[in-house]
Amino acid sequence: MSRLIVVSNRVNPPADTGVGTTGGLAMALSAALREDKGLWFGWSGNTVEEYTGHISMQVVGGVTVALLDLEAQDENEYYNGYANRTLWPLFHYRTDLVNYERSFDEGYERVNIRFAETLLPLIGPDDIIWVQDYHLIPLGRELRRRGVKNRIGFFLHIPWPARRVLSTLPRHNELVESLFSYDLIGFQTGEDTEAFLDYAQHDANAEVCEDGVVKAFGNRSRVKAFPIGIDAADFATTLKSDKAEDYRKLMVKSQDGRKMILGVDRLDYSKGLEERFSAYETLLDKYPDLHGELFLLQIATRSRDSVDAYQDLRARLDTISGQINGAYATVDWVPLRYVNRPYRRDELAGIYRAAHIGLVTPLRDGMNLVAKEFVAAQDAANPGVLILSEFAGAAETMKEALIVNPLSREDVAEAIRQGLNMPLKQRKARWEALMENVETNDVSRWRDSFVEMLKTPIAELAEAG
Ligand code: ADQ
Repeated sequence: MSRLIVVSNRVNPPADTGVGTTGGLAMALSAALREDKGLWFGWSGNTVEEYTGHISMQVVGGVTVALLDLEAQDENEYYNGYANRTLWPLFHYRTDLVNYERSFDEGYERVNIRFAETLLPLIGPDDIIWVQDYHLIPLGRELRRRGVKNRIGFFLHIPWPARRVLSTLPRHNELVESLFSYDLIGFQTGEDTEAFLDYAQHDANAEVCEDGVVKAFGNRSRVKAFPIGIDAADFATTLKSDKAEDYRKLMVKSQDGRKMILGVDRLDYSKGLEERFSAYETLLDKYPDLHGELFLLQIATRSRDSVDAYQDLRARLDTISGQINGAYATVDWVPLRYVNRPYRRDELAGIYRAAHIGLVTPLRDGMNLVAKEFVAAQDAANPGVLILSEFAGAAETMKEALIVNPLSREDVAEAIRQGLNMPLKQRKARWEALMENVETNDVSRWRDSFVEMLKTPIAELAEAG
């Protein structure tokens, strides 16, 4: 029987104990794996003295997971190194933050080989394999080298960079060549797909055929955008929970009649938090009549603390937030509430619902699920306004948001003012269109369309066409 095997760096199905902090992606993949009696394979997050290849099998939330431990050197070179110091900044256009060392490259390759060798005995003849994200780009190639003939797909959750940006990476051609071991390569947006095809045609002599079939490096792969969404039905249930309602009430009480602008992000330089704070400062500077009438709640949970760029960012944000409050706060008003602790999904749902403006201004983002969660949480009778960066993948489809350039503090400040003054009729019209999109293009659709296409051989596609 054919099973779905999902492979990702970390494995995090929701526990049996109900609502946790797990995101929509984990929920959707878990649902697929439960239905198909599939398997989720990845790193346990633990390190051991010496790598043994031992797999620990567990059932979590009805999903079978297979976990492998890595060595500390693997964590440093593969995870903190090549994945988070090289590929993450590069793919988010931060070439200034890219740190490339040959040892990172070697660690990345070594761990991908470890994943392939450990996964190999678990693969049945009819299984289909779905590899997730930038940590595991060469995994398909390593499986093929070991004789795996199964259908293997890959989905990139982060942006695919423009050709000239990618070409700053040593051995970029080899990285792209390894992608052509997959039957299906999925991106978040049409723009990412085009950027990939641009590279493939110009730097890899690829031939782009009908139906997104691309021939390069002696292989044929199908390349397509699959925009990810949230689990809208599950989010609606979460929103109705007592906890969500408690948090909504808590926020309304603490607003004390003031308008709340909300940002929710991992503390990451791609999310544009410094620029967002500057834009807010511009708003306060330009419009003194708003003082005491609004506040910005920025929830930014600490992330990748062992990488220097994240420590530096945290220090700068501490300084800027202190400066804004120092300059504008009064004895009875704090303009910026800056919070670093994480919140549960049900708590977050209540906080979103109480917000008047959702401020989502990444400098680059594969999709951005926070924008979709904010929309899903709004009250249909009195919805808040979404302000969205043109550089988030979500902007490709969420056109009814107020779209801004996050690098322009004036643009963002004016969008906030426009959002604060937007008449109810316009807010409703924009929100209804956005909500329809969030509900239709949800995570189940993302998963089903990817898996369906992965199951269909390229020859059949050509015949159907
Ligand atoms: P992320 O960069 O993590 O994901 P995003 O999609 O916005 O970005 O958020 C992921 C989830 O984390 C959301 O469900 C959100 O609720 C939760 N979250 C964020 N900040 C939180 C906080 N402070 N407290 C609690 N929960 C928080 C990567 C890519 C994205 C892409 C996703 C999915 O970078 O572009 O949308 O994968 O493909």
